[in-house]
Amino acid sequence: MQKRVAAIHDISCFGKCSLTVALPIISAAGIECAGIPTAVLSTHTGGFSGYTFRDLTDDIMPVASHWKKEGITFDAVYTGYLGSVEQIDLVCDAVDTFGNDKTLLIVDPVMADHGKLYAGFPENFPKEMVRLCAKADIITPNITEAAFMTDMPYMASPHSKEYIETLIMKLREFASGKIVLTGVCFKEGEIGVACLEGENIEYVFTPLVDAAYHGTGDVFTSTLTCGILKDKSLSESALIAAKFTAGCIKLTKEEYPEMKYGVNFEAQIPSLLKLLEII
Ligand code: PXL
Repeated sequence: MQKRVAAIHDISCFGKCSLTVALPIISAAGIECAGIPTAVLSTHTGGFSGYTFRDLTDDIMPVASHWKKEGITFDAVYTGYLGSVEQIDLVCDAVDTFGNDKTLLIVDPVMADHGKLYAGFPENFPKEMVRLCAKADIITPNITEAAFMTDMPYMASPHSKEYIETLIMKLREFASGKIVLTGVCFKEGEIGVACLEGENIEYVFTPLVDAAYHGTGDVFTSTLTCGILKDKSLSESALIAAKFTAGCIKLTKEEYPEMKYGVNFEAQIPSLLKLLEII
């Protein structure tokens, strides 16, 4: 039976992130990807100015209720960029409306990177995001998002093991699901992910490609979602996602230096299928 995901993110019409990344990556893996667009922007907010922002808050619950009425079920819900605090609560309600006890909730608390909140987010946003993370089966914060949600200081890399494991334990105070902390770096030239499952923390690393392309967090969590729905373990899925994301960054860096235009993940789809053992 084909698996089905509901992806709840904005559509940035240009810039390769959120739904324009989640839809093609999840579809390429043979998984159906429905979407609830939370807003439509002309571009993402990272590095562009003058972007348009059409808020779709009022459509979230009607879409969820219609799906419920139609009896449409989902193997997973994957949430990303949400445009306001109000949307956080609506997404919690939407998941309760059309989800069931078998629906896996994967929450990427997209709101910050490199020690700073993204443009337009209020200071209290990380604390509000805690409510959605608390409901999730898997969360995928980066270091900045984890620090902001736990009131820990943000530390740039290289990180100490103690800092990373304290962040994870503080996240665990409200997030009872699995935790995938991204952007972990213990030594120069390596970047990776810490995965908490039960009591166990596993690390996966890839060689660092020194470039900060936009939308790579969405590439990572979209791919992780594919791995999980293909019945891979958490750390296997994280390794596949880290390798695929690193491959996209490497290829893009060789051909195109404009970070805000996102990565050429399209050219890497064959390697995604190999990593997922589909071909
Ligand atoms: O990739 C995260 C993201 C998604 N959507 C919008 C964004 C960002 C990051 O800045 O601005 C609109």
